[in-house]
Amino acid sequence: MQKFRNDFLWGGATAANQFEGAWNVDGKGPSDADMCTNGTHTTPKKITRTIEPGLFYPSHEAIDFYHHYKEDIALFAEMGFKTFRLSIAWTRIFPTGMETEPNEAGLQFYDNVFDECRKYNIEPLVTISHYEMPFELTKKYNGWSGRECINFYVRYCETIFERYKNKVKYWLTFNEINCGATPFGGYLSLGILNEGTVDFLHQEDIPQLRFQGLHHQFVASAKAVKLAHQKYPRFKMGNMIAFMTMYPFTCNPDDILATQKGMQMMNWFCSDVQVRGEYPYYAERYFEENNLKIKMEPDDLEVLKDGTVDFYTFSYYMTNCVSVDPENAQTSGNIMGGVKNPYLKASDWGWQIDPKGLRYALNEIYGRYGIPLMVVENGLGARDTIEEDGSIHDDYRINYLREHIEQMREAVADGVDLMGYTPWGCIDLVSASTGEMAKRYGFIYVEKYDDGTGTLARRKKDSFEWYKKVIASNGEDLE
Ligand code: BGP
Repeated sequence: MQKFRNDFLWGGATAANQFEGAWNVDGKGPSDADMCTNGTHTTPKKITRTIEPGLFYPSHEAIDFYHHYKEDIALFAEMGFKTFRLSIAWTRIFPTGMETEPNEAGLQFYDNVFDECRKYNIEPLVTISHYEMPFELTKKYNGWSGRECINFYVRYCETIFERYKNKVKYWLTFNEINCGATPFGGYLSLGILNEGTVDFLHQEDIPQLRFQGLHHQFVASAKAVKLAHQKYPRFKMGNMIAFMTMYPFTCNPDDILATQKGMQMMNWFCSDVQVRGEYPYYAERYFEENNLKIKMEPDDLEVLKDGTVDFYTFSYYMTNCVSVDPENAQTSGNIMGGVKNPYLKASDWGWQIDPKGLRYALNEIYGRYGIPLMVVENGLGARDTIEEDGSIHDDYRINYLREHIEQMREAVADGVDLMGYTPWGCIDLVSASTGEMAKRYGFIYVEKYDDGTGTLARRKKDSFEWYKKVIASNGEDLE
């Protein structure tokens, strides 16, 4: 039976705006994420158009990786990481997005980070844009709804590709690009801030702008991939999808059809474009029925054809059910909620835990595309308690990860070509959906709290030693 490859990329995942801090240091400009206040599971984050005194902005300091990167990468190395997923903050390189010359101090920071990774033979996996763009582009062009952003993004890619060509091999063009297909993704993923939007969960949504914005991201992504393939043959270019498996709640054919539709537009639409190089057949009817008219330049479709990705990556946290009956109990989830599944338990934040759904997803995705896959986010957001002796017993997290790794192993035995696994928030960081610190994912605890206080000291949780064993045994020892 097939086991994990010998060169399987075990590691962990992060994103600049959720862990770097130093939001205005060394020439960095404000990003969309920097304009978001804290929130909780029940109180939504707010988006402000200027930085308002008296409000708390969790990204501004976050866990200050900017000044702790040596210590943190040493801890990742101690666990045996083969790869480390991080994103580059666009605003460190181009503070407003529109400069013609990059900010040298920003470029230097990532040189330092990549050199530190190299020291331990850790292969960086870089997300080019992870839920932030220069806030100036939001102000001037309403984010990705403006076609101008394509050229700004391409210039940013040209700069970082050339600078890091010998240090980075694996690139992901946009984090969870399909988030833009939901109202929640308007600001988060596309930087669109419509008149009247105040909070993060209830944005003024204009679907036409979102789908136009997505088209611009598709073109930008394809241009980046094309550039990489032409100029840097060593590079491997990937996409990144928030994969949210949907199950029909019943065998009522209406539930089945609603599930199929949901899967198409939520999970397959963006990757069909990025992997197959064209808009899928079902998009036309969806656009028509929703009165969406995508404006394209004459060679856009050709660009999409020429810029297909080399590998497919995704985040996987939970699954939901789909039902046509509005009376069914609802549940929350990553980006999107759905109908509660009576066979599953949920995290404290209401995300339903479903390890077998990961095996199912891996088979579905691989069956559709047949290119190498990587799980670049997965994990349990939970509250941790520090014992008197300083230890943190996070067996709930170990159980979650163990069960998911077991199912990845099953999928590999099924024949799926899986390249690697980078659990989310390998070090505690700010939650994307709520802005909290209390929702922790890490193997490494960071003393930083929801009110912004804390020493920023790092400590190992029980899961730290556990994951180290998992990596050392290439996924064989999960006890
Ligand atoms: C994904 C994002 C991450 C991350 C993760 C966990 O959607 O790509 O940035 O934060 O979900 O979500 P949360 O932080 O809301 O718990």
